Amino acid sequence: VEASIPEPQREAWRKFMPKPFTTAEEFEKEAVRHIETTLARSLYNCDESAVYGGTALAFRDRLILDWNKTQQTQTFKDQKRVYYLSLEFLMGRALDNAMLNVGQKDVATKGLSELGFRMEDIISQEHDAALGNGGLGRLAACFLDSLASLNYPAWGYGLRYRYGIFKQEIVDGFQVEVPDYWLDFNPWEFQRHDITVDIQFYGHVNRWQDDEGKLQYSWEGGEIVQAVAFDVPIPGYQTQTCNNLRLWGSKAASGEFDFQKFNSGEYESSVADQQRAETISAVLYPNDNLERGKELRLKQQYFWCAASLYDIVRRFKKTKRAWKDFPNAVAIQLNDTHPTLAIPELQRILVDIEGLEWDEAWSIVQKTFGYTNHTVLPEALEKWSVPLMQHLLPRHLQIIYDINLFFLQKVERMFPNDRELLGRVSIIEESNPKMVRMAFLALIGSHKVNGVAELHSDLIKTTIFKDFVKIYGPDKFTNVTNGITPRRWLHQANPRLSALIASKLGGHDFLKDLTLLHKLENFVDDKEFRKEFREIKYSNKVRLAKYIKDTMGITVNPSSLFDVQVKRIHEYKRQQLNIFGVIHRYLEIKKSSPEERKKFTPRVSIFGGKAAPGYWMAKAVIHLINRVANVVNNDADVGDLLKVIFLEDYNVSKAEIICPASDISEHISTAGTEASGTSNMKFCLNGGLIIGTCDGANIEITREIGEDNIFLFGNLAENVDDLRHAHLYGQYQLDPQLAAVFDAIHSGTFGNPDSFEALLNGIVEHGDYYLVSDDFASYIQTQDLIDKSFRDTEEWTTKTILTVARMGFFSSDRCIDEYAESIWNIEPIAQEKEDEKK
Ligand code: HBZ
Repeated sequence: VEASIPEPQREAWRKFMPKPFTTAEEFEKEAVRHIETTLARSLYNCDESAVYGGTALAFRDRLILDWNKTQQTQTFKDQKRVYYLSLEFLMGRALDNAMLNVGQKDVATKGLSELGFRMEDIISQEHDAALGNGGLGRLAACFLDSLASLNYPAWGYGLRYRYGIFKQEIVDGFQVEVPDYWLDFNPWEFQRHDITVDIQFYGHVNRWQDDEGKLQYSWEGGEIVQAVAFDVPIPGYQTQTCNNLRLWGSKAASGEFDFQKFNSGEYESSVADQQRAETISAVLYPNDNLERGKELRLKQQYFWCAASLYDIVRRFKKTKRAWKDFPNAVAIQLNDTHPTLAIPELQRILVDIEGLEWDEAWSIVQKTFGYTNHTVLPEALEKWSVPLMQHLLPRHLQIIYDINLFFLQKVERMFPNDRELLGRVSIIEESNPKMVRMAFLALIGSHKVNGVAELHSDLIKTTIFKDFVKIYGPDKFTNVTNGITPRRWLHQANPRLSALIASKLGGHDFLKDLTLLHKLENFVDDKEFRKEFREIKYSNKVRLAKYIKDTMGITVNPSSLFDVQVKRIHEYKRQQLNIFGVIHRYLEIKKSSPEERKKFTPRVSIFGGKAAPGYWMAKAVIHLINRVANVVNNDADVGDLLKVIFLEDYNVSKAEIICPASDISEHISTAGTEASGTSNMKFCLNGGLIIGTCDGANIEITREIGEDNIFLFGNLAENVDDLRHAHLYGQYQLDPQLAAVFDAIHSGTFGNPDSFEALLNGIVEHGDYYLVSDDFASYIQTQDLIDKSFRDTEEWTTKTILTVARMGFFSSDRCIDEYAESIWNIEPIAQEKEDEKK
C-alpha cells in the first residue's frame, strides 16, 4: 500500500500527529477548544447542549485517531473481513459508550465538574440514534460493539435515515406518532464527500452476442440516485480497535441530465428529482415483523445493497487478488432477508461487468454470503411482486429467474417427478401476481443459514425451510443463540452492580469474558454481598420511580414488586395477556376485605413499547393499558397494592434505566413465535427474574440459570398447532377467570367497551390464534407464585444472584466468536503488544 506522504516529509507529519488526551486538564482543553471554535459558543452562551457537543467532539477526535490506525492496519494485513449488512442499527446514545470503551469516563467527569457541569446532565443531552425498530436492530448494534471489542476486522453497512423510528406520545391514552428528526447535530458521523456511488433504477436490459458468440447483458437507462457515505466510528472496549459503520445517504446524482433540466429552466422538475432522490434514505419503515411490499422500501433495499457491494468490490479490487479469492477476503452476513438483493447484485457484477462465467460467479456468491433468519411468522416473510421487480430492477429479476431455474433443475435431478416439491421450493410463488420469496433466495444464495436461538433454529428446519433440509442436508443450517453486549447492558446501565462485581472478582475482566461471572456463586451466602446486591437493585428502582414521577407525575413505591414488559407491541408477544392479568388482579383486590388485602404483594406493572402505526390491534392494546392505568391508579381501595404505568416512547436510553430496575420482567410470547428475545438477557444480567413461556432464548436461559430461578408457564410449542385446530373445529371454552376479566371490560369499567371489541373478539370469536385463553390460568397461577417468592426476601436474593452469576453464555462476544468460527471463517487482528508500540 502506497502512503500519500513521501518518506522525507513523514517526520514532520508524525511530529504534528494529535495525541489523545489522558488527563482531566487535557480533556478540558479539547472540549473548550471545540465549544469555542467548532461550535462557536463562548463563556457567555455555553449551555449543557454545547458542553455535550464539546465533549462528544473531543471524544470523536480520539476515536477517529484509533479509527485511522485500525483501518490502516486492517488494510496492511489484508486478512478476511466481515461485512454486516443490516437495514437497522439501533445504536442509542454514543457518548457514554465511547467514554467507557476508551476508558476515559472518569477523566472526563472530573474535567466537566471543573467546568461546572455534571456528567449525567451532559450525557442526557444526546439524542438516541434510533435507526431500528427493535430486537433485530439492537442485535446489530451489540454485534458491532463485540466485533470491535474482539478486534475482528469488520464493517457495518446501513442506511442513514433522516428520520429514525418515530417518537411515541400518548395522548388521551392513544399512541400518537411524532417524527424523529435526529440529525440537527450529530457529532458521531463523518461525511465522506469523496465516497459516492451512482445507483441505478428502472430502465431496460440490452442483450447481444460478443465476438465469441457468448450472450452478454447490460442494464441501462432509468433513474440514477447518488449514494454518499457517512462513517460512524465504533470503538471496542479496552482496545485500540475502532471499526467502521458506513451509512449511505441518498441525494440527486449531479449528472448532465439534471444539469440540462436546470439550465433549460425546468427548475420545478429538477427540484422534484432532487426530492425524489433524497426520499430514499428519508425514513425508517416502522413495521417490525410485518412486510407491506411498498416500492420505496424495495428502492431502499437495492440502493443500500448496491452501494455497499460497490464499495466492498472496489476495496477487494485494490488488492489485485483473483476473483476466486473473493470469499477468502470477504464474508457478508445478511441480517434477515432485507439485504437479499445483494445476492443477485453480486452475481450481476461478476457476470455482466467483470465477465466471469455464471457457475464460477455463483460459486463465489454462495461462499460469500451467510443469512440470519429472525422469524417464522408467515406475515413477516418478505415477498416482492414480480411486476414491481421487473419494473424497478429488470436485470436482477432475470438473474433471479436464472438462479431459480438452475436450482430447480438440481432439485428435479435429486427428486425426479416431484412437481409439488418444485412448486414449494421455487423462489417464485405462482400466485397472482407472482411473488419473489426473499427467504428462499437468501437461503439458496448463502453457504449457511442460522436461527437465533436453539428452539428457533430447530423450528426453521421443520417448518419454513423443511424442504431445503432434504435438498441441502442439515449442515447448511446452524444455530447461533443471540447475545447482548455486557458493556452497555451492565457496565453502562448499571455502574454500581458492575463495580460490586468487580470488587468481588478482582477487576472488570468479566466485561471481556462474561463467563467469569460464575465466580459470583462463591459469594451467594456472603451477608454483606447480598445486602449490597439488594441495595443496588433498590437504588435502581428508586431511580426509575423518580423518572416515573418526573415524567408522569405518578408516585410508585420502590419497595413494591416491579413487573416490567417493554418491547414492541405485537399480538404474538402478548401484552394483552399481561394487561388481562393486571385486570384480574385488580378485580381480586376489589372483592377482598381490608383484612384480606394485606395478603397482596404490592406491585407496579410497567409497560412500554411502540405499535406500528397501521397495526390497529397493537394500538388497541396500548389504549387498554392506559385506560386500565387510569382506573387502577385512581382507585383509593387499591392504593399501593397495584399501580399501572405505560412509559411513553420506549427506546434504548430508557431501556438502560428500566432493565436494572426490574424484579420481574415478562417474556410471554405464544410458544414458537419469539425467535429469541434479547431483553430477557438484559433483565437477567441485571438481577431481575423472568416470567416466561418456553420460547426463544428463555429455554436456554433456563438451562443456564436453573429451573428454580425462572418462572415458566404455558403451553409448549409442540402443542400450539393442535390447540389452534381445536379452537377452530372443536368446542371453544373461554377460561372462566378470563371471562370475568372480559365481563369487567364489557361492563364499561375501563371506559367505552367498543374500543376493545376487536381485541376481545380475536379471542372469543376468531379462534384465539395466540392462545391467550389457553395460557391464562397457568399465567395467573405463576404470578401468584411470584408474589409469594418475592415476599421471601432471602430466597429471592439467592435466585437473583445465581441468575447474574450464570448469565455468562449470553454475551454477544460469545455469539460473535461463534459466527466468526462457524460461518465467516475470520480471525481477529493481532494487537501490538505495549512495548512494540511507539
Ligand atoms: O429479532 C427480532 C425477533 O422478533 C426477536 O425474537 C429476536 O431476538 C431479534 C434478534 O434476533 N426481530 C425483529 O426485531 N424484527 C424486526 O424488527 C423487523 C423489522 C423490519 C422488518 C421485519 C422485522 O421488515
